[in-house]
Amino acid sequence: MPTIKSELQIERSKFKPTLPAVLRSGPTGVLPRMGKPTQSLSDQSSLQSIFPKTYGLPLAVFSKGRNAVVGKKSIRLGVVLSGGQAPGGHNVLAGLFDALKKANPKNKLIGFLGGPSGILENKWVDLTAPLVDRYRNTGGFDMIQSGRTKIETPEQFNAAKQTLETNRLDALVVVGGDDSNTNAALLAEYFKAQGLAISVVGVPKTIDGDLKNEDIEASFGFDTATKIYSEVVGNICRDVLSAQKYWHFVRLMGRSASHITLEVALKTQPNLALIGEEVLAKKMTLAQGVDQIAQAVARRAETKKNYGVVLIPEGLIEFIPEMKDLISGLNDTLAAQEPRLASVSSFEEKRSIVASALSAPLAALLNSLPQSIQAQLMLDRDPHGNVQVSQIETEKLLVEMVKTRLAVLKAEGKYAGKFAAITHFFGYEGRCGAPSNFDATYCYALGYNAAVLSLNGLSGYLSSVKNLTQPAAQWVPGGVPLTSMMNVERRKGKEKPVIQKALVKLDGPPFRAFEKMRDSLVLEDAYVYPGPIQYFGPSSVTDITTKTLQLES
Ligand code: FBP
Repeated sequence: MPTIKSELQIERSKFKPTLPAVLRSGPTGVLPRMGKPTQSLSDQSSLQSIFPKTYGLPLAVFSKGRNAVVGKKSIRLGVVLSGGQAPGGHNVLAGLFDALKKANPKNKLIGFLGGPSGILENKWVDLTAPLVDRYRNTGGFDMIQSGRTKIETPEQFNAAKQTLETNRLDALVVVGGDDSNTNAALLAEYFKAQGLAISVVGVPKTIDGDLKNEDIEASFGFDTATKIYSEVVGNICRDVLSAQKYWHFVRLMGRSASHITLEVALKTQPNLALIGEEVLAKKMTLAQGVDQIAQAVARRAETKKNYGVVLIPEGLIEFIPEMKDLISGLNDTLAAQEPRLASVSSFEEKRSIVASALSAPLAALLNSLPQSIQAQLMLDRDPHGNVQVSQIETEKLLVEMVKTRLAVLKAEGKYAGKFAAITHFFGYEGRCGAPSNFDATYCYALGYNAAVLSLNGLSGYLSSVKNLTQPAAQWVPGGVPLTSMMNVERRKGKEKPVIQKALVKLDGPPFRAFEKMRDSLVLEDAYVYPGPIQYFGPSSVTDITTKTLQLES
């Protein structure tokens, strides 16, 4: 069946991303300059022993110049999209493709299907010009799909090696978040240790915005996803103001860090936004968090405002100290009790196995929660050992607890309003949107740059494009060693090397900006309505980046 494109898709496919000036003459016109050796963020000696071949690599910076090595011989490169979808992934593939073909028309790009399992099972597709062209500037990862398989056992590493050797690949590009790029680092190390000249390069992807540091100013997808969420949250704010009868509790994606919630709060100015990192820093209990919301509801009711909007990051549950302890206890228990749990089918039996293995206070906390939340907390962890917070309906838990708290305040004569609440979860809606101008351009540059790193034989690097608040021509491409972003963390009950997640910094400009405005937002209706992403029109609306990026730069 022929693919039917919307009018917008047809026009949007003509968008030509601007390349950073340094990359304009193509890969043969770029020279890598190597900086000083790097160090991991912490746990240096453990990481050095885990990554003897790739630890401490220098930063790579690109400048213009005739590169006599690149393009001489043709290369074969494999690419994999890994983890959750993020707007712009197809443009990473387009950037990779264009750079490879520009360096040498005989270069070949193949895309592994369905994420890392495509590497293990040797399933791939040839990325040809007609295929790549069909997906330029579109959202989604459907050109080659994605997956969350973690390559971790010796058999899996060996299978990856065999696939790369069978297909005579010179390079592998892993497009992923912190966990997938940790996998990329492990593969780079493994191939070097095996004496294979296969370069492994990562590309920073995640709508969560938590893969960033001094050299990675933003992960791709955050810009578009937060614009989509801001549009709908803004619409809800306007509905609230129009009907004046509901409190809306909106949970927003962002597995661990609260960057998405913070960005959407800065853009839309709701009455309340909880930031997980602050909850943790203040060691706020669940009861305290609930009381904070109930007090805001009561204060607004005094001025006859029985309506409002609360934003909740999906990762909040893991930041509440007692819930954090419960989740970490559950992580260890679920891993240790896996065979027993697999042998029973009813939820009651599972809960009783888990509760009896937990400490008494944690078992009591688990049992005190509504059964639906208990079941969601006990769901299987993802292959990287993360609890699936997208499945935990924290917004519903909070609404129920706020109702109970308001009843107490009412009995004490401290609240006389009406509380009708509506819950929402915005997550998957934002992950495959058509990339904004920023993401379309950034992704293309990241892909192009990843090809340049691979063509220069660099391995164990993350594609880095900096200076992002300036026009794209002035962006600065280069490579950051993956091990320089790592530390050791406990996953599935074991110490593992991982790329450190960048959480919201409470002394950072975005949080400070929010802190300054938030008290007045509780009572005022200072909502802002950002509206939909604009792809055409004045640059002041089409090319605007996130508040987070603007404030951080
Ligand atoms: P990545 O870290 O892989 O980019 O995924 C992020 C995310 O979108 C989270 O915000 C969310 O909690 C999770 O993926 C949902 O995972 P899944 O797609 O497996 O349901």
